[in-house]
Amino acid sequence: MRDLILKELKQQDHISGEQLAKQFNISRTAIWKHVNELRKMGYEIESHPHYGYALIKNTDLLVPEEITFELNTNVIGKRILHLSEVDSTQNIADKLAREGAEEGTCVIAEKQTSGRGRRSRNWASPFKDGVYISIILRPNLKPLHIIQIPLIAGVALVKAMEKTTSLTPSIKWPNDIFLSGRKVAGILTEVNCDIDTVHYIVLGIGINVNTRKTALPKEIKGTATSLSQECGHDISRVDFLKQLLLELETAYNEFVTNGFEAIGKQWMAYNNTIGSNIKVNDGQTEIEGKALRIDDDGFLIIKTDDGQTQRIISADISLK
Ligand code: BT5
Repeated sequence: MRDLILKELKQQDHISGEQLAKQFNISRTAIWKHVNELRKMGYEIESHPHYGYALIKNTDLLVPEEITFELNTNVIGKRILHLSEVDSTQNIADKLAREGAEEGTCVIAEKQTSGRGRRSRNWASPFKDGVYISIILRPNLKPLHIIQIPLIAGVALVKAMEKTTSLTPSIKWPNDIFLSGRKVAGILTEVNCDIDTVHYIVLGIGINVNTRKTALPKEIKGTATSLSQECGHDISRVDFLKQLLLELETAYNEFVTNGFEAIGKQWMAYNNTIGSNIKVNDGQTEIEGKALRIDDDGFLIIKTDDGQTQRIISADISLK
């Protein structure tokens, strides 16, 4: 009901409580209660004795009512769980996936107290500054090919940034998005699988949208940036997230239908890794070399400084 009232408020300049009550066949008091709920969600709604209710300003929270409004996707974002604060959206999405939640289910939080990156590293997630989202995917994929998922998400992220700002981001293999040499977004792919079957994937994405330097921990102040810092003005998180969900669905559908090849080519066009001299750290050893290409599976092929060719399956890369 709240959704229907909101839709009506979005479409009309103003509408009386009486009209709404008649239209939805509920009492004016019930309408008033729903309007107050919407106000609590951050919508600015004026009430005038003659004209009735008027929606003055949409909420800037990432509530499902905003994200799903005219969202042009079939799967990704069809179900959204929005939380004001959570330890990690990954934990909630994983629980939902285990309970059978459908593909495309999204968990979004305004703040994470234990947002995580790979290898249990921290992902700084200050309140209302960024987008912190986990998406349940159920691809028919061999565990060997999981590396393709962050590459697909990387392409979608870069396209969403290009379409909602004038910026030109790039992707560092396998999971970082960069602007002006600093990290603006990160991707985390957590998988539930057995030896030859992927049961589900929880794709986590963190993007610094309107994040100010002062909101970030000091260790990353020099290495992190945000869309707003790069643009010089705030970005609508709602518009950005809707575009991201659309780009994700487009890239994911292309992948599911035609395989990795076409997305791999798009990834090549956006990456900042291939051709660079890099350091590769797999958590145990560090090697140096030149990144040559990604192969058909999405793995990174490098030529080490001692002349050998190596296939990197998972590691942290730093550009020299
Ligand atoms: C990542 O890991 O880049 C993946 C980040 C995924 C975060 C999302 S948010 C929604 C979902 N829920 C979660 O709990 N996680 C996902 P990694 O490549 O390991 O990078 C982590 C490193 O990035 C840290 O060690 C810091 O150096 C740096 N970092 C942390 N927070 C950052 C931020 N907000 N912006 C830029 N860099 C950051």
